[in-house]
Amino acid sequence: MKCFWDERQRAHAPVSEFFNGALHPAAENVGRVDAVLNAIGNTETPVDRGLEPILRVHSAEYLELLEVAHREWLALGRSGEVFPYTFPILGRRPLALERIDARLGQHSFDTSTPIGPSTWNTCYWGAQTALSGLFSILDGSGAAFAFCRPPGHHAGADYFGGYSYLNNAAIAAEAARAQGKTKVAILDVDYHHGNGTQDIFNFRDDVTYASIHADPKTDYPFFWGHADETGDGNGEGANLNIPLARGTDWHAYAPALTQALDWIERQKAELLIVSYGADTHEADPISHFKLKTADYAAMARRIASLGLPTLIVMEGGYAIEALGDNIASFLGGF
Ligand code: SP5
Ligand code: ZN
Repeated sequence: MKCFWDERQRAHAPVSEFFNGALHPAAENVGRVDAVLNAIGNTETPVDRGLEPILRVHSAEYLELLEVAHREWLALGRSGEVFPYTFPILGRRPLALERIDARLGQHSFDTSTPIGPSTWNTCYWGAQTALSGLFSILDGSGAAFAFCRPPGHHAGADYFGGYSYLNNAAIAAEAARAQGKTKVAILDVDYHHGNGTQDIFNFRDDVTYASIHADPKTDYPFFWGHADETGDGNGEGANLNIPLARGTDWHAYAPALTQALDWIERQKAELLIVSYGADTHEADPISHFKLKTADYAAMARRIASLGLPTLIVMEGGYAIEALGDNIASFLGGF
């Protein structure tokens, strides 16, 4: 399978994240990179398609914040990584706020997603990696793997969170639409619900979203991912959430996958984008499913049986010792 990766995606190197009242070492760390690269072998470097395809998903104001936040932070005499600390619970409205902390709060939803000096550049090349994977699918390769880092599925049109800043799967989906594909399906099998992807396409039926994830009653991102979120307006019925309990193993996961794939088949999509997270693995340090390495091959074979051109985009997966094997197992199933 063709795999895409850009070395400039190593530069984003978050040190810590804040949860449960304490700073912890960042789960989404650079150590993930070699684990994945060792498993996938040869990679192609993406072409630079510029900002235009990114601006189809994200607002200009938001991209500017990602680009300047760390510089402004240092200019205020602060050190280390940029963290937001206050969020607009009343709902966001387009206030022209000045202080960096206020602007960060307007465009983020957690304290686990620090911005460092290289975050913007890394994310930019992550998006280009997803786009090059997509174009290889459009050119006729049946399946391609975009090793995007950091992940993307928690990022909305104008907010970051969940280690995600640019929504790589959404950027690829919009590019597919711009290239004339009328219907695109996204299947999200990361442990966490992809709230950003759901939000971006919530009111639309041309990009449909199905996700299997840990029940948000107990697991991040809590406020999205419930089964009654089925899309709104034109998007009513174009969103499928299948929350599963902590402790889910392949025996309990497989029927949910069947349900999601049957649903996708009924959408009559021309192209599939898979948001793949290996954080459903039993060894994952921040997650609570019980999938085994061999289960990913079975998962992939079922997804491949849809017979759709498929772009696989990397999301989470933090059990570094198992990460390479898990990805090899998944990609080997296609
Ligand atoms: C892309 C992705 O997988 N993002 C996940 C972000 C999850 N952040 C949640 C942080 C809280 C984790 N709680 C861990 C408890 C460990 N005992
Ligand atoms: Zn995840």
